[in-house]
Parts: sequence; C-alpha cells; structure tokens
Amino acid sequence: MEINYKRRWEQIRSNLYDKDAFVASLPGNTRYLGNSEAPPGCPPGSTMNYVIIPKKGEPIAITSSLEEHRCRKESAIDEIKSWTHYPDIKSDGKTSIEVLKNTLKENNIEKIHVDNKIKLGRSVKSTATPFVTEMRGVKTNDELERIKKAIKQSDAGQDFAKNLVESGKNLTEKEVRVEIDYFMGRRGIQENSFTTIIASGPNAAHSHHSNTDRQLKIGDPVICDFGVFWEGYCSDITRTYFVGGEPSKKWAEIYNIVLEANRLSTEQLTVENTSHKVDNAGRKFIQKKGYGRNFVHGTGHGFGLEIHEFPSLTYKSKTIIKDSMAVTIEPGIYIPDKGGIRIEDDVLVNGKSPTILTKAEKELY
Ligand SMILES: [Mn+2]
Repeated sequence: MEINYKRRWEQIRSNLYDKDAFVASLPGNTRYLGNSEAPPGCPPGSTMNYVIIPKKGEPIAITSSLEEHRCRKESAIDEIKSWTHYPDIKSDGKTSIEVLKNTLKENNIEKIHVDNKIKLGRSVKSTATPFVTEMRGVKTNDELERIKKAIKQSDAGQDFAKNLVESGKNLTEKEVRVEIDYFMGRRGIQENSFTTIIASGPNAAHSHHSNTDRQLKIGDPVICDFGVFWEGYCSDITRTYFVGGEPSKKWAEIYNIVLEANRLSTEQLTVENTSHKVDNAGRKFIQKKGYGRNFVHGTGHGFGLEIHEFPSLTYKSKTIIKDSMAVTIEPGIYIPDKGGIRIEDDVLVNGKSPTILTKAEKELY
C-alpha cells in the first residue's frame, strides 16, 4: 500500500483555521510530509529543512542543493527549492531560512502554524502547535503495514537472540550484538532503529547499557533490546534471556513480576483511557512486590517514523489514548550490581482490546 501523502496534507489544511500555511521543520515531521519511506539520516526526507503546506496550492519543500537531485526524484512534494553558500551553484538562496522567508513572501503567507520555533522577523506571525506531532501518534493502514513488517523482522531477531544467548557462554556482549545485527541485516532490513543493546549480568542493571567485552556467564540475565526500520517505519522490542536457559529462583520470580506488569499495563491501553493509568497499572504491581524503586523509567512510548514519538506513557502523562496509537509497553526491574529484567512489546490500540504486535516468545519456559 502506497503512503497517502495527500491525505496528510489535507488533514493539516483542514486544521489551519485562520492561518495561511503550516511550516514543518522537525526532521520527523518533514519526513512524514515528504518522504516517509526513507529511514532517518537518509536523504531526502531528513534533509528537507522546511516543508510548507499552504492553505491553497501545493506543498513546497526546502533542501540544500546537495540533496536537491535526490529530493526531486524521491520526495512526494513536487515543488523543491534549494539553497547553497556556493555562488557558482544555481539555487534559490544562500541559507534555508532566506529561502523560507522569500517563499512565504512570494506566496503572500503572513500567518503560519509551526511545529517548532523559527525566527522569521516581524512580517510573519507564527504560532507553535503540536498538531502534526499528535497526528503522527495515530497510525493509518499504510503506516501499520510497514510497522508490522518491521516487527516481523525484529521478532525473528529475538528468536535468533534467544538461542544465541542461552547457548552463548563466554561470548561477549559485543559478539552477541554483531551476530544479531548480521542476522537481521541479511534479512534485508533498512537499518537498526537504534544501536542494539545487549546487557548481561550486572550490566543489565543499567537500563541503557552500551555493549562491552564482558563475557556471558551461566545464569546471567541478558537484556536484548533492539529494533529495525522497514520502509521508513521502525520496531522496538526487548526480551531478557538467561545464559544456559535456567534462571535462578530469584530471577525467575523477578521475571514473572515484570511479565505481569507488562500484561497489566497492556490491558489498560484502551481508547479514552488516560496514559498515566497505563504506567500506573504495571508500576503499582511492581511496587506492591517491593521493587518500586527498581523500575526507573516510564512504561512506554509511541514509535513509528522515529523510535521515540508521541505519546509517552509515564506516571504523569495526561494524553488520552486513541484508537490506532502504536506504543511500546516496557516495564523493567533493575537491581544494582546484580542485573535486571525488561520485557518490551509493541502494542496497537484497538478499541477495548489492545493488539500485541510483537510475537517473540516471552513466557519463562
Ligand atoms: Mn523502547
């Protein structure tokens, strides 16, 4: 299914009220409006400095002359303006902001919505709005198709990771990481959604550990947290495995507490619920079991074009859950100097019964 950019532009136009245009400058938003299929860091989507959606007329993108060629070829936007410092190269101006100012003037655009503050001087009145950021929180079918493909790849990565870690005595975290990345790379993923995290033994006590030369030991809990991009959209999944396949009684107990917290939070992911209740459901259970201060981060976040998107699911977030939001549910318990457990799923809001999209095994044997 092709990405329907026109629908996105229309939705923005219909929420402009008295404004003449919407101007996006946040990289996730310019990609969303012009070239969703490219992963971040990949031109042209991420190199568009600005995307203008006028109330009347077609969208306009502003990019550097370096990316202009690729932009013309790949972007959903036909009108591309370019900038460069080099006088010999043909362009519409020396800087992106100069081109933006001129373009707004030429099109008689005086009042705009922006997704992020831009210094435009007095001739243009700009008002910041989270409209596009929030619009991206609700996924459409063209997006879900890509998200599901990304998840399928990281699920396969987790099946592979489980076997590798359980039989991986003496492998280093770095070795485990490259094996998993290579496995998923051979399956044709665009790229990883972030640097694959392999955190073993005491290193698993740090929620965002970076991979080291530590060798896996029998009985270690090993947190494996990664995701992939597929046609511009990402996945994010965490599983915790035990080297040798047998957790100690204590770790098994903690594992099942985290698993239950994951289930309780997922259950709260229903339309019209408030997002802090999603966090609260799992957190209260973990507190009751005596590990309240070992759950050191929020329960989850939206994901899609970017790995962290609106909405965030924390103890204080007040976002009202809407149908077709795609979020992670990722409670964890971290014991300093000993290790930790995190179990993260990607979940789609679906009326009153959330759909767990990630399928990789998470029950303890
Ligand atoms: Mn995550």
